[in-house]
Amino acid sequence: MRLKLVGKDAGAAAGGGCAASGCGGSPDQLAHLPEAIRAKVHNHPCYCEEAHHHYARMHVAVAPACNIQCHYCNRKYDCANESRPGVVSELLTPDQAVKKVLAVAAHIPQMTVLGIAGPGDPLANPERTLGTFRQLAGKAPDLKLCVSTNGLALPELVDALCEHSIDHVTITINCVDPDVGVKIHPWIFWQNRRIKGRKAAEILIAQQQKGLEMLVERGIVVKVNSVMIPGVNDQHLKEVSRVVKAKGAFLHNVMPLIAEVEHGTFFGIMGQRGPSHEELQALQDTCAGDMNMMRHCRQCRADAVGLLGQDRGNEFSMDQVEAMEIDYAAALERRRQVQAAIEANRREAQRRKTGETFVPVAALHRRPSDSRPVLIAVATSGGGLINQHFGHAREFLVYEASAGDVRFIGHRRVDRYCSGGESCGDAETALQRTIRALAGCEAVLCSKIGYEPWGALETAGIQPNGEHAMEPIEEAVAAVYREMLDGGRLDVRLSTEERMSA
Ligand code: CLF
Ligand code: SF4
Repeated sequence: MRLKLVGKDAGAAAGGGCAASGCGGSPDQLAHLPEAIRAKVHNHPCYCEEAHHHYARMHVAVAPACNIQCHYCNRKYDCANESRPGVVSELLTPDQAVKKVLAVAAHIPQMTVLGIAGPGDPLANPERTLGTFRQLAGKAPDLKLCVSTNGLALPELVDALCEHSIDHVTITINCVDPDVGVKIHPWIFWQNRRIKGRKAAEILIAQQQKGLEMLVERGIVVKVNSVMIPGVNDQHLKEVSRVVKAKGAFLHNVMPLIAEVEHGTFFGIMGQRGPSHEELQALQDTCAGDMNMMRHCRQCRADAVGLLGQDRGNEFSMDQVEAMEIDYAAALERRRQVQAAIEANRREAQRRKTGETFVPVAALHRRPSDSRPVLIAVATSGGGLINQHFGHAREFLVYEASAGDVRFIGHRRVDRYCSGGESCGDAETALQRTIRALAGCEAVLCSKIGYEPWGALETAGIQPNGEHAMEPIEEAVAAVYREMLDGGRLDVRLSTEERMSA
């Protein structure tokens, strides 16, 4: 989301990123949307960036089969430290899935969305997927139901999705050009036979586009996911964004390719690299001219549970779930109360952002062109606050602050995919890895931090800051930006040496 800073420079906010006309962002950014759409997205942690600080999702892994092959997928691989789409620890039957959902909803009252995202393609397993949704529509009517698909089987199942109260559908669309598609999807299974090559890509693309159009016609909110694969579709994704926006998709989520040789995927084995943080952000910014972009995706496992970025799946194995006594009527009442409190907090935060008391740049007496933007990392465990110890953070959210604007641009995992084997326990310490992950950031905000990381961060040119504990993230980022600006550290009129000594 973007925070519009109040002050004399506010009208000169830097461009790029999510347009003020909406990125599935904060309540004010949703204001232009029809009420029916706002109601669908305002508490969905994927479709509304601001909501992801407050609300959780869960996935149930009921869909083992897939009807296509992607060069970045290998569903056999699982690891406790692994987190990427297609990976699960436990495959569930629909009945087990329903039990698990009721248990999680009772224990995590801010869990608002139940998604089915794999480990294969949910619509290649229609009985299991729709059977799960059917039961849940009756037993947990307060949950939003969400599904993610490669789109091959979508047109034939759109009406069934409508009948099962699914109001959010994600389609993974990596291309709209078969010549690009053939480099990503080597085959599809279509009308009882395997089809390879360009013909396969043509059919897949046609089905995806038809499915998108049919969903939009029926008022279903559609998100498009695309995997950014440098040298394969990175130059092409702007066109994908343009096409899906024109057809009515609500949000575009460009995700980085995850490809490691130990995952056993074609791209991993072939040494295909993923994009850097900078490449990903640049593409997201380029697409943002055409489309509302999602930047807070965590590329969840197909059995993920909890806030995005905080997987609590190990608290809800089927053994644990079977031992739980769930009174869902009582849970419903608690969920209602907790979610009402969250909404009250969100309204208060919104009031503060737009109110007279929050004037982050009013005293700058500078033009935006006098200063440069800066990346600031924050440690948070949710609630939209700076509320996590530096050493406990498994990820940092990264904001770009400028004289007119604070905007969320992404996250950095600090325990990113365990590469296992010989590289486990290598010489690089967790602290060194964290500092490397924070490359490009000039400050990190957290609730507390020890002496050792403090010194190491300073040496690396990243200023640690524990002075904004329990403050709202955007306000704290704006305040730190203002301090840096007032200290002359961001003044483009000074030489580098002068800024360093400021
Ligand atoms: Fe799940 Fe996907 Fe629904 Fe969200 S995830 S099915 S839309 S409830 Fe979200 Fe996870 Fe990213 Fe997906 S962070 S991988 S976008
Ligand atoms: Fe894997 Fe999903 Fe691609 Fe199927 S559609 S091969 S499950 S990434």
